[in-house]
Amino acid sequence: MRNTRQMFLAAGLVWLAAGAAASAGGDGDRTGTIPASTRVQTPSWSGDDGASGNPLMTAAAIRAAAANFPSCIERLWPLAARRGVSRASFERLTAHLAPDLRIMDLLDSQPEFTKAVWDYLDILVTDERIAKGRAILAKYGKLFDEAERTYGVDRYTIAAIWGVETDYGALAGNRPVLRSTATLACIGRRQRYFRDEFVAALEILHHGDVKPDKFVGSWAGAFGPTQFMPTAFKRYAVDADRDGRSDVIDSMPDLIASTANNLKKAGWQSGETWGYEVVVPANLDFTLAGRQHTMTIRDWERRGIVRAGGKAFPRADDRAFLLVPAGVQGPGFLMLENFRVIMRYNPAEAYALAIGHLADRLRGGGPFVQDWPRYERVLTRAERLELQQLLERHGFDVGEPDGRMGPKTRDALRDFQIRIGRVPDGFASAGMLERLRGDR
Ligand SMILES: [Ca+2]
Repeated sequence: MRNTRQMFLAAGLVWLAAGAAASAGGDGDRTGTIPASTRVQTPSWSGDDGASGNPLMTAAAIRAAAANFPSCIERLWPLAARRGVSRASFERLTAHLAPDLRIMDLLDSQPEFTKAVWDYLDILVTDERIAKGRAILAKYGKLFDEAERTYGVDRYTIAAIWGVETDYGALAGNRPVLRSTATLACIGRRQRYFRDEFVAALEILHHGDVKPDKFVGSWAGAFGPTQFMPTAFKRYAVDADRDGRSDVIDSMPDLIASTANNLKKAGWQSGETWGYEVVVPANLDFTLAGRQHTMTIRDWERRGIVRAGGKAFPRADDRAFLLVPAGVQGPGFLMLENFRVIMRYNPAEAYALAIGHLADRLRGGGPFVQDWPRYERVLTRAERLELQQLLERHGFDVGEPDGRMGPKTRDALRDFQIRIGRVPDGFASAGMLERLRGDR
C-alpha cells in the first residue's frame, strides 16, 4: 500500500476541496489528486498534456499507449499466469477492457492550493463524523471486540480510518478497479507500479473474493470503506466471517478484521496511543522537530515540553518525535510508534494526525487545547516556488525548486530564520515570504 499511498490520496481525503489537494500541511513529498468520483464528472479525457512534464504524460504519448492497450494487457499474461490466474479467467476479465483515459488527467493534476492542516482537520474531524463513527462503533461493537481481541488494534483507530478514508463508506469511489489499474499499468508515468496492482486485481476477481460489479473504487484502484489497494488486499485481507471469501467491501466482519490485520502487520503497539498534544516552548531547539529525531518523553520534558491540558505523560520512557505542523504559533505533538504505523497506511502527517484525533474524539476525548494560527494564509503554489527561489538566491539549498515544502525546504527556511533572529520553526508563512522578498 505504501508506494501508492505516497502518490495518491485516498478518497476520503481528497473529496474535501475540488481542485485543491489535501496536502499534508507542509509535507510536500507526495502528490495529491482528486478522484473523479468525488468531483464534478467530466465524461472524458481532456486530451491535454499532463502537468508533470513527464514524457509518458504528453497527449501524444497517452494516445500512443492507448492504441497499444490490448497488446500491453496481453504482455501481462505471463505475470498473471505465474500468480495462478487461469487463461480462461484472464480472457474473460480482459476481453472487454478499455482504458479510462480520464484517469490521466487525475494522475497528473497539479493543484494550485494546498490546505492548511487546521482546515484539513476541520473538514475531516467534524461533529457529524464523530456521531457517525460512534454509531458505527455501537452497531458493530461485537466485531470490534473480536478485532481487538484477535489483532490487539484499537477499535477507535479502525473506525477513524473508515471515517477519514471514505466518510464510513459513503465516498468509496465508483470506478471499476480492474479498469483503473489496467489503464495505469499500460498508460502514463506509473506503469511499473500499477502492473502489480492490475495483476493483483485480476487475482482477486479470479479467486472470487469480490464480485466484479462490486469491485469499484477510487481512480487509483483503492476500494472498500477503508480503501484497500489490490496488493494490500492480498497481503492483509482476512475471511473473518468464514464464508470462503475475504470481502472488504460488503462484509463488515471481513472489513474490520482486515483493516485491523493491516495495522497489526504494520507494527501496531497494543494498548498504546498514537501521541499527545504538547506545549512547545518558543526557545526550544526546533531543529529537533521532525520524524528523524526520536527521544524519550523524559528527554522531551527536560527540554521544556509539557502535555497540553496539564495532564502528565503516562510513560516517561516511551520514545517519541516532535511534530509542529504550524510552527511555533500552533500546537505541538509528541508522536509515538503508532503514529508511524498510521502513516504506513497513508504516509502524510496531516492524514495520520486526523486519524489519531478522530480516534480520540470517538473515544470521548475533546478537541485540541491550543489554537491553530488561523490567521496564517497557505501559500499558493506560485508563492511556494517563489519562496524556494528566494531561499536559493540567499544561498540556502532547497534542492530543485518544485513548489512543495519538503524537508529540505523546511531546513533551508530554518537556516534563514536563524540568520534573521526568528524562531526557526521552518513554517512557510506569508510573513516569511514577505521577509524574503524584502531581503532581496
Ligand atoms: Ca468472508
